[in-house]
Amino acid sequence: MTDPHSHDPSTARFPEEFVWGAATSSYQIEGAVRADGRLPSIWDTFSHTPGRIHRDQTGDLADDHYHRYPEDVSLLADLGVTHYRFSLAWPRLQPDGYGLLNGAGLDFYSRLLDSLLGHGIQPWVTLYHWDLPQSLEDAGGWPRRETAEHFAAYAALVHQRLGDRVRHWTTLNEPWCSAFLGYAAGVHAPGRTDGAAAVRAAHHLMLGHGLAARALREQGAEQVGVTLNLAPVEAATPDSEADRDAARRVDGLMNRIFLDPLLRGAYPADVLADVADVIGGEHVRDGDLAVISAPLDFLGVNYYTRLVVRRGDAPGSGGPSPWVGAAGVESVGRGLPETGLGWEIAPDGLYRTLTRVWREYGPLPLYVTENGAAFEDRVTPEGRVHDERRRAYLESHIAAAHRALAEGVDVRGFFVWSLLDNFEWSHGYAQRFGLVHVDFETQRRTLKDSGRWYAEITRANAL
Ligand code: IFM
Repeated sequence: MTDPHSHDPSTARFPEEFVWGAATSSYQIEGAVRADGRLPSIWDTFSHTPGRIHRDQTGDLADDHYHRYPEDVSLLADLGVTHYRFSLAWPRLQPDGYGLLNGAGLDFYSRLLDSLLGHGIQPWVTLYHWDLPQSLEDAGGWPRRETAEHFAAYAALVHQRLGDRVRHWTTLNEPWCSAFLGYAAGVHAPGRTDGAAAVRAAHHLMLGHGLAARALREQGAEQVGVTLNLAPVEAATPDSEADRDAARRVDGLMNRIFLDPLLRGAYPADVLADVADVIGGEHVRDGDLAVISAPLDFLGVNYYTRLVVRRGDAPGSGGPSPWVGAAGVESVGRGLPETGLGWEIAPDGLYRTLTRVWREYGPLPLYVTENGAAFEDRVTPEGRVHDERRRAYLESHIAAAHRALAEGVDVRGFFVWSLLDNFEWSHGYAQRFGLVHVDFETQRRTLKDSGRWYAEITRANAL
């Protein structure tokens, strides 16, 4: 890599080949959920279940990207990004989760790829961003081993048809959310609250990654990786042994439960002990960890905030939690400014995450595959969106990534979440992350000030 020279946040230059991108995911933007043979995913079912989503909103229309992708690709070109990270909807490509691919679904992604390449934008494809075909959930979902095998078969078929135009493949986005928000806390699809199922799901997601990565490599895929959502975890009171133990547990259940099998070929012993009351290790078969830990071409890191935790006064109370094996642990704030989702703004946490992964699990190429912030936005009568807080958030996080880079961490790219305001899962359309404002009544797109600013950064290749 080009030497990025010393770190000076006011003039931080990036290596010449640095990847600048924007990211989205299928269910959050595409809409057209019943078009051309697509069948429901777990998110269609979940969002249509009353009480699950803010104002019972759904992704039925979302940004109507399925029909409006040419405009969205033009917006990407305006942003000057070199890469676009998006996900393929499994239920659009393989409506039941197995069997032949759906030609109309392939045609859509084929048109999108051609349009991107025609604008000089490289596609960065994620195979799974949470929209499991409902029929696979009905058969048992991620807690069932066969789902991993179906995922690998889907990956192989998709690569056969689209692989000629895609260099970078990400198997999974944020398996922590799929497993622990979906199967333990029940706040994401499929909405189950079963700790043992969540741990099994986490393993089968990892296995699915490993099997899919192997299938992609066998077919000659150039760059294969996976994206994790990672965060440093601090004890609220560092002098408190109970809080330090809470931090160790949450770090284990969020970060190390994925990093260790992927990059060290074993689950951390303390995490296995923490979940032992909930589940033994019988779902992990001989050979699984070798499949999961095959070398990665890159690791994607999604970062939004860091976690500060304490041991709560009433272990186990407070309803379903994602922290299987850390009952009673609570998140606390430090009084920092927050984004619209109540996430404290802590850019230093990105620096700490990148340097930690590099030090403890590297060397390996890292990409920040998501970073961004939700804030309320308003379109002025002049047609502008003055989203200074989002711009400042991004600037501070890009500077944090540069700081890690300048210290020798192999950070190769940065993707803003998100290109467009979109369906923010259980928050529906109430939280806007876009560089581009979307009026959900009219589908009108408006480049925000943060987007204008980002376009300067991508073109200057410097902060
Ligand atoms: O919108 C999500 C995305 O789907 C996954 N990463 C976090 C984003 C913001 O919550």
